[in-house]
Amino acid sequence: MEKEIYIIENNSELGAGTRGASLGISALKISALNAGSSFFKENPTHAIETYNELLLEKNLTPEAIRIDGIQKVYQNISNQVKLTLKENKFPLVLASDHSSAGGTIAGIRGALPNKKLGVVWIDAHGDLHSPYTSPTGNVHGMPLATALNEDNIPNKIKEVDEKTKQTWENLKNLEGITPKILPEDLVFFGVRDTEQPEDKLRKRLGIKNFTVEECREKGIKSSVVETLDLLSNCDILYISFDVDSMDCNLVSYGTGTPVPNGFTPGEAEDIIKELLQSEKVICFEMVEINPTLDNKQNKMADTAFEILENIFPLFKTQTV
Ligand SMILES: [Mn+2]
Repeated sequence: MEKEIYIIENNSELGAGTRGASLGISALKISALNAGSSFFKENPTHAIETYNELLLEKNLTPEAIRIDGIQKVYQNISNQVKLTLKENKFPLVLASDHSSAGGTIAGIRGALPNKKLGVVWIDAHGDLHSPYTSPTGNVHGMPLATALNEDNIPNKIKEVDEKTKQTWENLKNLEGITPKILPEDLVFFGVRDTEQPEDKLRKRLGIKNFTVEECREKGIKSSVVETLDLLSNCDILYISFDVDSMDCNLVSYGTGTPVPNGFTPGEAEDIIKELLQSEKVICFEMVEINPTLDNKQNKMADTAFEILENIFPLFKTQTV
């Protein structure tokens, strides 16, 4: 029997450092229309409640900007992912900024607390910062630290106020499961733009990163085979796809933090397709399209939609 897919739309851009990611899913829908596709008619999206109006207010937590609103988004996305999995559907999350993934991981663990979760993170960035190490305070750089329950205090660069500290603890403890993933159950693809505290943490935790070069040398297929072998102890897998994993010079600058020397769209698609050969994949997320930053009209969304359309049939074959 085919798996039913439930598309969750998260338009929160509170975690991003630049404005406009909340238009990312709208841009994706425009790409579908322009391609003459009825994808979103056949597959309607279900938006969670967001709080982007907070951007009009003064930010009071510089070490983790808008963390109060982000806490509510984490809860909403977690609740929806949890519900979707409990109904035995496949949650496909289309999100604006990558902080969404922290809520997604919480929801997966909340729905399936006895299953060991592996995460494949396809991204130019490590997203391993905490309020204690982030130079910007942008929470879209922190979702994996919330999942790993990792403050990275040895590499702390700043003090954090009481309110931020408390809310950060709440993020890490969401669903009452801490940590939600173990470092050995996390694999990076394409991470190439990190800060020193993240590098030191990644080294300490021994998180494997398949660089763009390594993937080209070994081939995508064998890199993914190696990944699935590394994650063979996991019962279930989640794929988090940040569009900035792709080369910004090749695709476009239509994403919050564009980085050159990334994957081609074809390579990114192949990585995801090969990962979906494993029946353990129970959730997929795509993030960080920002059409207001696009230097080639709507190219980033067009590219992301093409990938989405090509990988979509594979979600239906997942059986776990
Ligand atoms: Mn990211």
